[in-house]
Amino acid sequence: IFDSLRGRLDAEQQTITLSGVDKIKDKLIAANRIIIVACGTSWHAGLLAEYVIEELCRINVEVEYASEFRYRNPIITDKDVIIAISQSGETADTLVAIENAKKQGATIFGLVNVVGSSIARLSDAGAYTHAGPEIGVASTKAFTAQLALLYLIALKVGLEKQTIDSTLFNKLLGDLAKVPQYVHEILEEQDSVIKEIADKYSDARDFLYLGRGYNFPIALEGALKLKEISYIHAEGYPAAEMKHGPIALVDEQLPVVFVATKDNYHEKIVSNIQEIKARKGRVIAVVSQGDNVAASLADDVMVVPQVHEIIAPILSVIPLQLLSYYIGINRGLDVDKPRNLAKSVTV
Ligand code: F1P
Repeated sequence: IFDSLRGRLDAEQQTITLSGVDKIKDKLIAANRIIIVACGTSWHAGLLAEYVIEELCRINVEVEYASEFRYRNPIITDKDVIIAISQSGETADTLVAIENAKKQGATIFGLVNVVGSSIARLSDAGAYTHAGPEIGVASTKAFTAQLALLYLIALKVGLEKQTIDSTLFNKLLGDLAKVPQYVHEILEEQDSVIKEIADKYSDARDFLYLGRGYNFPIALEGALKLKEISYIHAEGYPAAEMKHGPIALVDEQLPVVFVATKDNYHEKIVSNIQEIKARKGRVIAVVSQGDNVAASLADDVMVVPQVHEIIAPILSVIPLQLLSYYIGINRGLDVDKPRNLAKSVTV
């Protein structure tokens, strides 16, 4: 994935080349808002991009399920830029959503994996993720590539708009450039740990996934991956939303997965873990290396390298994908071909 991005990111020179972004740069900088449309895992990448683009570029972003957006009558003008995210580039809901927006004058930026796909052809500009073919139906490496590309776009536009300073730009680009090495470390060091955790929880009936801020979309994606490939019911929620309903589900049977890497609100997620433990829930936590506080509270821990909080989600998702993978295998399922799911949902 990163080999294909390397041509667009030169961390040593601190430059990002993205010709698709250059093509609509003026539109992006002057945009009233960016509307991100996508489905499934791609929608989760879009949700995280909302947080990142608003933070780094100070552009108003909305994220829409294409499967809903296409059936309503949204107010769109020629000052809106639509970012359509799709691994396959053929998802019918996303395609129809952008066709409608295009008719109303919006500029379409396509972020797809499959070269020459329908969404790519309909877009005014775009960027390919070039993640290679997904072997399985459930999107995994495409998600990582989507995030990497969305982050590069946010960094490029933020620098252009001068909404980020060069120190933050350099820090984020530096961390991003090291993601391949960090992912390698996670796979090396955590694989057997995650397998053991999977063995412990493969019989669970339900799972709850919680995360805050940049980690919230990862909680949603962790839950979706588990549903898709292990057929276990799982729900993702913002950590603070727990007390508004889901906490009623917590008992000694329920595994609660916290995406709890270090961020600006870390003590809040630590207190959420304590709330679950006080109700005898079983806590599995993704924590940053060296965070003994969160680690000591959890029953089981998956560790990722500590990076800037904006970059951390790209790493946190990896153990969650692996956890779903091993649980699916333990349950005797074909994780590459989940029942009822299609690689391209073209209807
Ligand atoms: C969207 C999606 C995938 C999911 C499955 C069904 O596809 O929901 O996220 O894993 O493959 O389709 P796409 O628009 O990103 O190709």
